[in-house]
Amino acid sequence: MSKEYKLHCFAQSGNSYKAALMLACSGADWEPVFVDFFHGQTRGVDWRASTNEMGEVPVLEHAGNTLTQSGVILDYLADRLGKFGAQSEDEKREILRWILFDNHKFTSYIATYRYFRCFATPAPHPEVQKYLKGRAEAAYSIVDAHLARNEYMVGARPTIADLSLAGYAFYPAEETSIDLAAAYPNIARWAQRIADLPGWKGPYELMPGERIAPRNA
Ligand SMILES: N[C@@H](CCC(=O)N[C@@H](CS)C(=O)NCC(=O)O)C(=O)O
Repeated sequence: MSKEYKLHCFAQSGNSYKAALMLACSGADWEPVFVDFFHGQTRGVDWRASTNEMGEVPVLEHAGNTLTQSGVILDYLADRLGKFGAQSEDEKREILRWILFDNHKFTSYIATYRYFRCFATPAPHPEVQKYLKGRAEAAYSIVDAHLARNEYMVGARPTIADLSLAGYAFYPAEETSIDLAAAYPNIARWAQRIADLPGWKGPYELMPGERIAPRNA
């Protein structure tokens, strides 16, 4: 029987993992729909017309709605599932603040750096990689400092802000080249708290697609 939520995704997509983690940790009735990113599916005219004009995953289908952008999906799911949401107007803004920071600085640089390092052909220019890694490290330092003072990103319990920032936290260091425990111990401890949530699974367990060994590491 068809599941209530369908998440278009693939295993290497940390942005999709944010939504998959939310669904898994909320005990939702969901299934992944494999998107063959590495063979160009998201660049296809038909896929863009039928599924997401932005050419990106994640895409969530639910009750006749099609949603894109992980932050929007997380916000929608928090409302629908009654989990990991804000408990006040102030918290709602604070969650949005961190999700925007995540999308602009925290996820975007590490995701692009990792993509070039692991999956791109031809291999990227070393100066480009150096720039992206530096930007990623700057964002990681900001989050690490925040987590030195707080157990979670907003308030005293996990919210969708944490699930958003956790998008790339569980990919192996051979892909990200970041050893969280050594370089960002507060992020590492926070990631462990997220991994301890009921229903937690890693990205390669939750989403479909073949593993690809890092190509340009
Ligand atoms: N801000 C978007 C980013 C989504 C995104 O960049 N997804 C990647 C996979 S992780 C993608 O589909 N990229 C396709 C492309 O850039 O062509 C979100 O949070 O959903």
